[in-house]
Amino acid sequence: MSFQKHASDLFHTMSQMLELTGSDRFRVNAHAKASRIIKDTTVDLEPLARDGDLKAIAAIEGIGKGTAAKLIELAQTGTISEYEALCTKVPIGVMEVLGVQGLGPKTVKLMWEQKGVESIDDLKRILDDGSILELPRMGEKTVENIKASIAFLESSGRRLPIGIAQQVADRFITMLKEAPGTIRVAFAGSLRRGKDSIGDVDILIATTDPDAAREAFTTCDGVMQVLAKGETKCSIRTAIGDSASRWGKDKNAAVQVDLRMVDEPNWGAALLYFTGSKEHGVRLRERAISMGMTLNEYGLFKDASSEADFKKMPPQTRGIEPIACASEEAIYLALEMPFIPPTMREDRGEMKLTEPIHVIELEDIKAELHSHTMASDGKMTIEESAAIAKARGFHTLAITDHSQSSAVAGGLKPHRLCEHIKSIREANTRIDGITLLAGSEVDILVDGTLDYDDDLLHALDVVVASPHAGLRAKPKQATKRLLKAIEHPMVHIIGHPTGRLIEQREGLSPDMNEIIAAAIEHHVALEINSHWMRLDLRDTHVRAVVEAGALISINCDGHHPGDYDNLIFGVLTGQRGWLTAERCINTWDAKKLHGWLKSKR
Ligand code: DGT
Ligand code: CA
Ligand code: CA
Ligand code: ZN
Repeated sequence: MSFQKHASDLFHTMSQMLELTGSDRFRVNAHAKASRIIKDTTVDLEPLARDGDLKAIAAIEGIGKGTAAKLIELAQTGTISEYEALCTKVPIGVMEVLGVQGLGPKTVKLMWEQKGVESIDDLKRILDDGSILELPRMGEKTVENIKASIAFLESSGRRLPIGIAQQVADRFITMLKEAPGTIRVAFAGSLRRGKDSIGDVDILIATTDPDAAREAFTTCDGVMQVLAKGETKCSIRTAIGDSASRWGKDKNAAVQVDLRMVDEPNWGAALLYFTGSKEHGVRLRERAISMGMTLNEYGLFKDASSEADFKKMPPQTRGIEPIACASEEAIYLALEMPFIPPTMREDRGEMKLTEPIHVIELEDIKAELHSHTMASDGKMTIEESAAIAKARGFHTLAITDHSQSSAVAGGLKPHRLCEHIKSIREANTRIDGITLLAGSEVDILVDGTLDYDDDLLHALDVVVASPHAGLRAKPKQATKRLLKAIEHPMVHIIGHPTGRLIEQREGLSPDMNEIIAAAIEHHVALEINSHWMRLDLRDTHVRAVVEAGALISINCDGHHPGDYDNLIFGVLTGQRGWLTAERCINTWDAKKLHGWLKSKR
């Protein structure tokens, strides 16, 4: 952090602490004002403060000798004695309570003095027992807001898995589509880029009735707090609701959703801008400038004025005709670049492309090679799963229930696997229009050996070998373990290779270069597990796989019928790794896929 930012923050904190300890208004305000001036001044304060140049600092409008002396003290000693003294008077927990959105120093002071609130836990206590209502100017509405803010504080810092964020976005989009006047509505931001975790949900709307959209958005079911309700932007916090239980989280866990009102004619420019990433956006604007143009959220323009000047003009009066603004495609074309899909907009080399890369699409997937049934821990019968796969237009479905060591997941003992193989083969002769393959998701044991003997593995059409236990192993051990499984001649696919769970478990960190090299040598495909809790391999791994030329398999790892819908997240992860269809075995036609599988028998 810069000296100036740090100093400005300290003065702000001091002004709050002074207020909490009952200091006079004049001192409180003087510190708050100093904080603002330090933040905004164009004078570089650090060298002046380090040299102890009191005169030069005090010459800045609004900064007195006292403040100047404190800045010098900070630069020379690393702290300010006044601040240190205040810290001994105000418990750190009280400052944390002050950090709850919507609580100001006045209220916190009352809570502290009258209710002994010295921490967030204390605050929760007076919320729970209702004694908070005994404080002056405290009503039900305020109490609700404080509760929502605490819930947010406790869930923030955490990013949402894409599967949860998508459900929240879909809920708002469905609702906004029905609002009067809506012309177009779409999600943007990291969600559109298909990132595995989402900070907040961004939605764009073009509408003839902005008031209706604002109203609908801010009063939607589940909205816990309205953070902003402006001309062009609204922000709310919403409960993630029913999705929370699927994530094993509190129903009150919250996520922020931003809604931006944009003009329909420049929809493409707005979508491009708010899809990001920020880094990709910066590169695009640099490119525009280098071509004598200006790119912003309103369009791509022949550079008449600077971007800063342009932004100051209200959109309606700018009167400059854009070169392109209606669609993202038109803008990329005018920038003389191939179209970059949202998933590739991360400034990871896409600006250098001269030809488009046709990354894998959902429709390219023609086979599911990792699925569970009621034989182990799935909730589907073979028939049910087959019907869903067939309806999706898949030519092949491999049934791969758990192996014996995964006892909690109902793993099959060898004799039960033999029976299961028979049931699958029998179902295959009975069911038309799709090939059912007999497989297993075989545990890779901690020493790298597999959970069935080779004869049994040989009887299977598909072997997905996955690590399930021992996921805290050191990288070296993890590499050894996975390499051993890859080298096994009966293994087709390594399932969720690292075992990570998003925002929950780090998983293994094997040497991916070694893993990929071995996968190429032994004709093994590495899985992108499409479940939004996993997305393993992750995007950066996929990119390495693609660059090295190994094979990928994208699977749903379905346990419930609805899990087939997770496929899109696996595909998006593939796209983020620049995966093309031909490198993914699930896109191959039946003949090629079955031939490849048989080559290991
Ligand atoms: P997230 O929410 O942390 O998962 O990531 P994003 O990418 O959704 O980021 P967010 O929500 O802050 O902003 C959405 C998009 O809006 C972002 O991808 C690009 C654009 N954007 C936001 N802030 C800025 C900015 O300061 N500069 C530029 N160039 N673009 C921005
Ligand atoms: Ca976002
Ligand atoms: Ca946002
Ligand atoms: Zn599985």
